[in-house]
Amino acid sequence: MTATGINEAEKIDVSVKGAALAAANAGKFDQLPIYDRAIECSSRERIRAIQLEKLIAQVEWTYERVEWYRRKMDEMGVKPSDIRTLEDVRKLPFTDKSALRDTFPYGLFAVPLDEVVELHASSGTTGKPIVVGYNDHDMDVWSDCIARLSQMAGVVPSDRVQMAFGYGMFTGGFGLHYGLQKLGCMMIPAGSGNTERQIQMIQDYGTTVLVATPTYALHICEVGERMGYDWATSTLRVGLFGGEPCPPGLKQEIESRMHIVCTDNYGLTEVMGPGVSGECLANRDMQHIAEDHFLWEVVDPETGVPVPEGEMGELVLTPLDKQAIPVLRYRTHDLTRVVTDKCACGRTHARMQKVRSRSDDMLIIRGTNVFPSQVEDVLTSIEGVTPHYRIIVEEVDGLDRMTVQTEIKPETFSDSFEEMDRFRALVAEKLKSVLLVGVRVQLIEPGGIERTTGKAKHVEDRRK
Ligand code: DLL
Repeated sequence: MTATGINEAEKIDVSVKGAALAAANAGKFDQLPIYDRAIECSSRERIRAIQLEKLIAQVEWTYERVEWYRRKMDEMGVKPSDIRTLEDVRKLPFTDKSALRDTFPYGLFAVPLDEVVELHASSGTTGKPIVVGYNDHDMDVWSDCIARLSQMAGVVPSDRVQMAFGYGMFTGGFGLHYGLQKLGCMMIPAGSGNTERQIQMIQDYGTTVLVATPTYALHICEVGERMGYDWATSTLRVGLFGGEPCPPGLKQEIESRMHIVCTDNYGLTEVMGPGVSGECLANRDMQHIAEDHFLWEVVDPETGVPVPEGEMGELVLTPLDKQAIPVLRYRTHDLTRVVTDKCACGRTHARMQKVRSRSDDMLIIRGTNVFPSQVEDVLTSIEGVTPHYRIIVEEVDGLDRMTVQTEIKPETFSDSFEEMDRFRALVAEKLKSVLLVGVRVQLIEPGGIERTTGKAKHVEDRRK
């Protein structure tokens, strides 16, 4: 905790609930608490100087200690001493998931295993998991990044934080736990699942902050409503969500039904876990990247060539002081754009637009490119459907067929077949006008789409 942190934290008006929290503090964003003002508000020149110093050291660390990178760099004819400017990062090899899979479990580790104090993994859908390790230094950096982004989202040391991520190999649970505790919050380690008990705990312990995926938060909201719990009078005021995209429609839905401010933070196992970036209350569609710990690039996903600043592309991240398992130029596959102008909250660290799509989640349906986020946008623009949906892609008689299952709200449901069919045709028409390809629509009764306590899986591609 910096000298400025705790005292300034009291300045935020925490009595205000819900999305009004951001609005109530609107005129005074630059007075809101900032965990590490010296770093988070430093000049762009200073940020770049810190990055360069760390990049040089990180490349040396990696080259000397990880055989896989040494071989790659030798093949490319690049030595650590060739890294003299930030732009020189482009001389380095990219890393992708396969590097971590191929070296499972410890092949990319740069420290002896007895220095490693924690292990995490992301399950992935096929093959071996991705395993990452942290030494004491990495744990410190991690919790610092989390403390920062929590405070950015309006969390203060006096908050009571209910953790509804699983405390397993997934980085979400423990990662956020340590950082929030570092900030001074009271942690309530509920873990994921057992939804009715989550609501009971919110009531019993006076929880003020909920940590979850947005999809699980919505489920908690629904179950609470069914139990007759009045979210408007609940102590809960901030949602610290992440781990999956939180489209604007979902965010608004959660904010209005749960009466909280719904914030979104981003990260991935391979470069740290949560903690890479987080939303501040001044700009609700962007997230500040912890730039003193991550060097970002945005590249064309096809060619790997950097795009001009501010343009959409694939985010590539180089963690700058990761000791146990360093990675250079990690291809996240997440699509975003990054801007570097100063934010109204006073922070100078670059901001990335919230991730809605990945370069590898694009579906090709009869030759047309379709992103699940497009389907999501159409569905959330239609009154009468819930945010729960699924996309099923199959091959029928040699042709791709895409089916969108969308769950309707109870008030939309009708016994009249004609009325339901008219509504179904309307949804299909709207989808076709945006996707430019015909899709089958199935209306699912309220509650009919399976709920998850973690990340939602919206797409099932059954094609070979
Ligand atoms: O999901 C880390 C995390 C946990 C971040 C909890 C925030 C909160 P992985 O399981 O490795 O790590 O999944 C990483 O999830 O590449 C994105 O595609 C997606 N993702 C994570 N956070 C967001 C977000 C964690 N806020 C992958 N918005 C990433 C959109 C997100 N996508």
